[in-house]
Amino acid sequence: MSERIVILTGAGISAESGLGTFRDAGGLWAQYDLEEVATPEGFARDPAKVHAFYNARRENCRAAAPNAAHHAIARLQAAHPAAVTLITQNIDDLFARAGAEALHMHGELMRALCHSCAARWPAPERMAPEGACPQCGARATRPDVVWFGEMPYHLDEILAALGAADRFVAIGTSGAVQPAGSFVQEAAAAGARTLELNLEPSEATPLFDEARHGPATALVPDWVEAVLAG
Ligand code: BJW
Repeated sequence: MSERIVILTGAGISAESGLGTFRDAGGLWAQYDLEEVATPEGFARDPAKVHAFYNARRENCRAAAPNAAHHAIARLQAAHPAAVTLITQNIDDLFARAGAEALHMHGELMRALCHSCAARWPAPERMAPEGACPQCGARATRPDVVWFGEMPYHLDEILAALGAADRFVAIGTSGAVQPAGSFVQEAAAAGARTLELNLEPSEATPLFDEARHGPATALVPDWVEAVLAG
């Protein structure tokens, strides 16, 4: 029987597309205070600053292209005979542009959310505090992303997939953020074999059955070819 695969990705898979990671030297959290730009309290204090942070990232994302790792996962989803559930912590749209279907547990940079009526719609190029919701008219629009202290998306579907996984692979994530950092333990408890593909050893490495280290654009296509070769 073909194995059910669950993949978790983090910022490292998009690093070679030119999008910054968070916790590497020179990463986003070395340049910005996460309390100011990635918490609901920071947004309430200074929405213009938070919009500027995400407007700049939206611009970088539009200029970036999917890399060999995104394309390899799309190929795996299309060719593998059993389920391949892709969970991403990333808010960029590089998987969609590579043809892969992902559960965006931390939301999507290219979507906007009204925190008055919960409507969602494609984000304009530049969001601003005075932007109005197209559904209810409230000037309460924000990027549709999950900040610290907020509940990640798709958790029921994610936990069901982890509980049924034969193989769990984490790619380009430090494992520093919960609940994603604990998915390896959820999958292992369900009997899955676990593999880390990351540029370098992470604090989570000891939690995995196996770890391979190097750039995602090299490791991921090799791993996908090996899976498809059986
Ligand atoms: C490469 C590479 C290459 C580089 N190739 N690899 C105390 C204890 C435990 C938990 C908590 C606690 N206090 C608070 C919490 C909860 C909190 C949390 O985890 N805090 C920790 C910091 C301690 N979590 C939350 O608040 C979450 N919600 C929540 O818990 O709700 C309650 C709940 C209860 C019960 C069940 C479930 C939920 C929400 C977290 C929201 C995170 N939001 C962000 C911002 C989102 C929008 C945005 O992008 O701006 O999400 S923070 C940021 O970190 C972003 C990322 O998705 C996330 C993870 O980062 P990631 O992707 O792992 O990036 P890095 O930079 O850390 O790592 C990159 C890796 O790539 C590195 O290892 C590199 O080596 C590697 N790499 N180049 C391969 N070329």
